[in-house]
Formats: sequence, structure tokens, C-alpha cells
Amino acid sequence: MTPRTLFRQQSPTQDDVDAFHHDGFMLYPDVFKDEAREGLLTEILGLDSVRQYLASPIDGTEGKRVSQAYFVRPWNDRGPYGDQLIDDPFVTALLRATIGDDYHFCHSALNLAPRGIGPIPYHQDHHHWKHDNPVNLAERERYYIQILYYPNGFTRGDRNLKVIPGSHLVAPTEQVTPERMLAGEFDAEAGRNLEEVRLDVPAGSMVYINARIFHAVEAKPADSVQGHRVFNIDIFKEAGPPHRYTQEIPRQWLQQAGPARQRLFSRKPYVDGCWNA
Ligand SMILES: O=C(O)CCC(=O)C(=O)O
Ligand SMILES: [Fe+2]
Repeated sequence: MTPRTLFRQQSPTQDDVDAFHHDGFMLYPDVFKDEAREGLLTEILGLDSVRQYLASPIDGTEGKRVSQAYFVRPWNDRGPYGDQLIDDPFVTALLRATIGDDYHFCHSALNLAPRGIGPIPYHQDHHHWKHDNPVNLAERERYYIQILYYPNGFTRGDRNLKVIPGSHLVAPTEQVTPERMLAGEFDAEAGRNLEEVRLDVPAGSMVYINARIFHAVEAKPADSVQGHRVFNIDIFKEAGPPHRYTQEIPRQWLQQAGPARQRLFSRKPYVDGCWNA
């Protein structure tokens, strides 16, 4: 049995919510209860596909060692701890306090990053941008929330997440590149200095972001003391048409869902052509 909540905290403070709107993210270091952090990590590392990945040798071509990540999207193979993340009371309280009641579960992913893996450049994850169908245009300003979990944490310079606080306040046009943003060209629009913040989080941390924010990930050095950084993510969207990866909900999840979960899952998945209808 998992505890009633996996987290040490019940709900965000008003300061947290203000920071979310001002900075575009909230950081909750070591927010998992010890038992929940260990339970989640054990559950993930025990998955057949993860065990196979961890047991397989590093690929090499032409004598060059190449490190491959483990990545699955959607992440449906969840045990009790992973399952509870979907509507843990703290997660529900965070979503209600930041974007209100009218939201749906969008999709999830699981990622293990090995030593030697390269960086992920600055990007935003709002999938209605850069598409000009009427449906995308109508959804452009709707909230899209990513809840990032780091069961074994990361340190600066070792697969750390980095963000540009306040970058969600800049209108998402083609002219806005991370390079221009970091050069200060959009400070006036945001009403603040837009500068990079490199995060450093202990095991069992959560980062809750408005996916409009520019974020990136640094490389994992070949001699990192941590073998693999484990990262799982759940994504929620304001009610409305599908985002690019809005997942099909497994039939078993629907059958077992109580009324609150049914509501969370009552939306259409993304299928090819669904934005052109
Ligand atoms: O690996 C991470 O910490 C974040 C990755 C990311 O930006 C994403 O999944 O969109
Ligand atoms: Fe991202």
C-alpha cells in the first residue's frame, strides 16, 4: 500500500503560486517522503524494459563508445507509486492552485540518462505553437503543465536542468530564440532580466513548470559519480483539443478509475490529422 500522499507537503503556499506565475516554475527539493522516493525508484528500476536496458552493453561503432538513453512515451507500465503520481493530493492541489479545475491528464514519459549523454538545447514544449491550424491558434494561450520528477536527483554540470525564469512571459513568436533572449533582447517585454538558472536538486525532487518556459538540460559527464539519472514526467493540459502527444488512456486505467480520474482521462488522444479536421 502506498501512503495517502507520496509527498511531504500538502499544497503549495501562496508564495509558491506567485513564483509560478512570476518565474514560470516551482522547485520542490526533496519533496518525496523517503519511503515514496525509494518505492518509486525501485519500481522504475525493476521494470523489465529498464532492467534489459541497464543490462545491455554500451553500443560502439568504429571503436567509438556511444551512450544511449532509455526513453519511453507514454509511460504506461507504472506500479502503485507511479500510478499514484497521476492524482496524488499534492499534485491535484498544485494544479488547482495554478491553473484551476478544468484540466486533463495529457501524457507521460520515463527517461534514464547514462554517463556520456549529450545535452538537450533550450526549448519550449507547448505543442500548439509553430502550427497554424485554427485549433492550434485557439489553444495557444492555454496552460500546458509539465511535472518533472527526479527520484535520484542531479547536480550542476551533471545532467542538470536549467531554466530561464520569466521566459514564459514573452510572446511565443518566431523571433524569440534562446540566444536572443539570453542577450537581453526581450527583457523589456518580460519586465525583468531574463537570465539562465542552472538547477541542482537532491534525490526525490519535483520541478513544476509552465511549458512556455525555456528550459534545457546539460550533458552527463563520462565520469559522473551517478550511473544513470532517472527522470519521469507527467503532463497536464487545460481542457480542450489534443496536444501533440496526448496519449490514449489504457483500457485498464479507465476500468479502474474512480469518478475524479474518469474526469481527468475524459479527453481525446492525439491522432494523425486531428488538428486539420
Ligand atoms: O531531462 C530533463 O530534465 C528534462 C527534459 C525535457 O526538457 C523534456 O522532457 O521536455
Ligand atoms: Fe522539455
